[in-house]
Amino acid sequence: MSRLEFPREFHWGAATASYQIEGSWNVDGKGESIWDRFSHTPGNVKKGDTGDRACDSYRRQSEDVALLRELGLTSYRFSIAWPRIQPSGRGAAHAKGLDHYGKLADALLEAGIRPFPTLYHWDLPQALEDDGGWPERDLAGRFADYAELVTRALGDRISDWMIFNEPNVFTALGYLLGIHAPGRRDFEGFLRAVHNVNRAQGEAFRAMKAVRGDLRIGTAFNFSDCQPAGDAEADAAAARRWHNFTNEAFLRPTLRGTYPPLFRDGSVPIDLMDVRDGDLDVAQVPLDFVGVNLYTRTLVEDVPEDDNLGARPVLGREEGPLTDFGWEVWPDALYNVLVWISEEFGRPVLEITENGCSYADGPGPDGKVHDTRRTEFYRGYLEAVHRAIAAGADVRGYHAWSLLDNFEWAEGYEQRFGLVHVDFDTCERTIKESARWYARVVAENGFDV
Ligand code: IFM
Repeated sequence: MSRLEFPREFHWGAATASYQIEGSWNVDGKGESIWDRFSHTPGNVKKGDTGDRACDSYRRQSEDVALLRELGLTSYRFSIAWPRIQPSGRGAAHAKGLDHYGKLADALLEAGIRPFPTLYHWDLPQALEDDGGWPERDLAGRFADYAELVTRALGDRISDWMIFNEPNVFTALGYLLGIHAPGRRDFEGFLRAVHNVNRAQGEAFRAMKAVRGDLRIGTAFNFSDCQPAGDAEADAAAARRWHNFTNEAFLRPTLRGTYPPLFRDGSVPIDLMDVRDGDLDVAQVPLDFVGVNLYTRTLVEDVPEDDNLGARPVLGREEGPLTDFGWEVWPDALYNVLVWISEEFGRPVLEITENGCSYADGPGPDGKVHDTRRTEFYRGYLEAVHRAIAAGADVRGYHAWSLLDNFEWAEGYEQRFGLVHVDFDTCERTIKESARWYARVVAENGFDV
């Protein structure tokens, strides 16, 4: 047996997002978000589930902070709901919204836990979607205004921030595939959304730094280890294209000011994306850290009839065990991506901002949740993080997704990612056995393998 020790001052945390846990969707002057509208529209979310109540965390803030404290966590990644701060997406900040997150930050600091907020985890004010949403250039400036308002109000207490959560996911699922809010299927709109989100990130970064130069600002990007599904060279090329699209379409413009080749012929569709002179100078910013959300690897095959990306993920050829969501448990994916970012982008500071798994285990006859598969998942992925650090990656923190079972977007409440079980009838919380294991890792800053 050997012992894996993590660096001193390593941040051990858990993550959540406003729409997935808060509920209270229309109280205290909050505006409607695209997720309110989308989930209230029949047929969009399994079983007609909505985030109207979710985990009721808006009203149970102190209960959630007590859970974090009980687990001994040192960092809490949550998100700020834009429509609580600017109900219509414009204008002065709404005091009750700011107050809610100010109180959360204060309670976390009091408990010795780092508040680690994300400004945008997908709940766009519906009024801004009505004006065109992310495909509209104007939204970049609106977003920077919002970022500035929040920083002015909370920057005295909160030092570490994320601008976006998973830009590749909310643009593709929301504007290309239409399976997430706002539910649009618009190829060109999607391409413009990609570019506008990159511009918005640059504008927001500068607006926040202008308020306080000492803030540490990153974004939680979604990554996957993209591998060819077969031996053919065409699949290997498809995997490289899928990698460019998944892992680089946001990271490379941010850190290097260029887009990777996005289409089969190696081109970047700058006309369709509406890339204008100077835009990439706006998008390029020296993030203080790169947030890494990673769950699995992706096996990719060539799609010869598609002249655009010409690649798609393949299911059914996985070798590792599958979670209840059907995602392959593949810890090397995290190792490979951490080492790749580190080598490719000059060893940036990294924070693992999400990693976790969905298993439906609930309380047994003894009242405990014996979710052994989740413990094994975390053991494997944390071992991979440790290996990546040994290989030179500068990883400063790890956040389990999620603190709580919660509203898993189009899946509703079926997929349970929590360290803590939530009974969605009563909102009662039960700490799972995997969380007890994680708490021991946190307390000891390491574990035996
Ligand atoms: O629940 C989501 C989260 O909102 C973003 N990253 C992936 C998680 C699991 O699907």
